Amino acid sequence: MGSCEVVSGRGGLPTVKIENDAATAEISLMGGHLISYIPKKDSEMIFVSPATRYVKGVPIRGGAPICWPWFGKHPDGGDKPMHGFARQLMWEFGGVKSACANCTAVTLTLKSSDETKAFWPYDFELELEVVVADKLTMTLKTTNTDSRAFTISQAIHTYFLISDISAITILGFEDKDYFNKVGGANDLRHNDGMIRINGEIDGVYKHAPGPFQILDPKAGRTIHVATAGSDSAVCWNPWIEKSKTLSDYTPDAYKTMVCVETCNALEDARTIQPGESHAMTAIYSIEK
Ligand code: TA6
Repeated sequence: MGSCEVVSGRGGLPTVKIENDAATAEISLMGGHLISYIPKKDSEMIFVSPATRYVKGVPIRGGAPICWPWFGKHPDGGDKPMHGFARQLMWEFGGVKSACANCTAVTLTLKSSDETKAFWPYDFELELEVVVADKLTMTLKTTNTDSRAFTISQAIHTYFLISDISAITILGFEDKDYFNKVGGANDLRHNDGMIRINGEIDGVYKHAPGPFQILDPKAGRTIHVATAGSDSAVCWNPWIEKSKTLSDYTPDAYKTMVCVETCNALEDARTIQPGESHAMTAIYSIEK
């Protein structure tokens, strides 16, 4: 039947540790932040910076950051946290939703409070469902419990562990327009073919629901990304110079990570009416 327990994990943070016949996973309650997924038939799929500190209030560098209720800088500018506040607050463990020998489904929740209203004035319930099996399925569900409609932008900002950034190929972004953020360009460009990375890449791709593939021949595997409830995606690697500006990162980290992020970003932001919900899902699997 496997196991699921909340333990004192990395940095002493409360962490949901899951093991079953198909895989193991770790999810920190700080930020509702998945930090490990290891399928029994393969090896770690998730990158976490060796320099990340695992302290309350500081977003973990790596894993699958939950960027919510805004992606990127706060729409109004100011000093509100980059990528929203969900990834720096403590979430509640919602329990085991279902479990069998090779599959465990858990939920974590973040509800509006005085703490959240210091950042964002609305009442909400945010639920992350994580299904750990031979695939990893992450569903982020926003429920508007306010009397006013609100608009969110969001991302499951997953850092994938790869063998060598110069040796991978990323599919699924062909023939897409994208908002290019490299060097602050913030211009609209078009991507024609498959993505090979030989410098900083930071694009928000439009009408990009996936599926995506990260082909990693040196690791002898392909990571598949499928989505639901999303029509935009980010491909990001900071390369050498941007790496120097990142917190809790190391100079060589860019060589073994790439982010393929499932988003509702830019024009794909979602307005949720009172009493309504919106769910965004990312499904990860490894093909040998
Ligand atoms: O999704 C890519 C991105 O927006 C980059 O521009 C970079 O800022 C990255 O997210 C990491 O952001 P963070 O706030 O975690 O340092």
